[in-house]
Amino acid sequence: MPLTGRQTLTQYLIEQRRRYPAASGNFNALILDVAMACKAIARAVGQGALAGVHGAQTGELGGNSINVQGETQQKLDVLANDYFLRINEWGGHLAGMASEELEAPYPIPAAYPRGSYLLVFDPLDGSSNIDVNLTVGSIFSILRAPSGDEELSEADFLQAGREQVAAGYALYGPSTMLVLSVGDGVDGFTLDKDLGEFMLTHPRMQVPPSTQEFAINASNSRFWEAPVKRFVDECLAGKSGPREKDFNMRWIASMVAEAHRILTRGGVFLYPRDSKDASKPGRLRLLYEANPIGFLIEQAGGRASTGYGPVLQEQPTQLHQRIGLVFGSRHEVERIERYHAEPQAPSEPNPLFCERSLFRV
Ligand code: AFP
Repeated sequence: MPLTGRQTLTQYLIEQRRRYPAASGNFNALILDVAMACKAIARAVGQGALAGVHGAQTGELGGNSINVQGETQQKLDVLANDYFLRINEWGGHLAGMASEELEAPYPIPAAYPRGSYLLVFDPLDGSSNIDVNLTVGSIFSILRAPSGDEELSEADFLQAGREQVAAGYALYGPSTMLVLSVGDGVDGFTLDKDLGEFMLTHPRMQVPPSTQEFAINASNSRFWEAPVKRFVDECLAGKSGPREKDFNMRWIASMVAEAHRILTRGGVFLYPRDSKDASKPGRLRLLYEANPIGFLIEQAGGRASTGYGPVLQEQPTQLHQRIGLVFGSRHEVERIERYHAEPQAPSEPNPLFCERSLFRV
């Protein structure tokens, strides 16, 4: 047993690697670099206004800086993205990176050796929580890079979620945590700030199969599809409705924090496909939000879906592609998929155009 009474992330990775005697150690070194980036971000988040990292980033022309998603970038979005790039580019483990904050993939600079993995990340998820001092996080996904010397292209990143080698997130809340899956369950580590080490505190995390808690941004309800409306209405009807039990609701506006709650005590999260903006079939991004969280949830025995089928089976077509996402306790996600699969009742006829109406056609 280690001296501290708990395993460090490094010790954990060494033990994992012993299962693959031929492994080079590059993968472990990559995870430790990602963990280092998360520690640097945790420090900046923890210092808050003292570090001068609150507020919107100023763009080159003086106004607010806007990212590829058309969203205002916060100073901390830019700093976190920079930490990810700088700390992960030099080690020789990566062939390239892609980030929510960058329009195109980031190839490894020629000064550094090229490795065999790709790193895809959302450096700071839940940006609207920064200035109000609420929980935010980082999400990452690790894929295999194509072998060969050809120049890296966007197509190399367009791999279905089931191809992920590892995925995880860091949570910057009352304590800093790193939650990780290398394809063999999900383990959670808490940062010991004095030692500067992530310590294994939440081994073998499991999503309970049933729940009475759901998370959805109800202000979008007029844009939801019928199966989602039905699911939420039934939850709201509580004991006297068809579900015959009361439900509780939570909304943190940081998916990584919702995922952590669900990995800890169960629940179901929905950011479904909706009709709010015809150019966006959902709010969340497939490659660096839905896929890594989906991988973790499935590794912990939960389910992650588009509402229509497993999200990890989706073949991406664009780096910044958006998608509807539902994940969490298996029984609820399966129920939502069932509602999507059932034939929809025809919508109510518009009374203005009925028999005996003013505008009969
Ligand atoms: P950012 O990627 O801009 O930080 O947004 C966070 C997020 O994509 C996700 O983490 C939340 O679930 C969702 O947005 C919250 O969005 P709204 O509450 O604004 O609908």
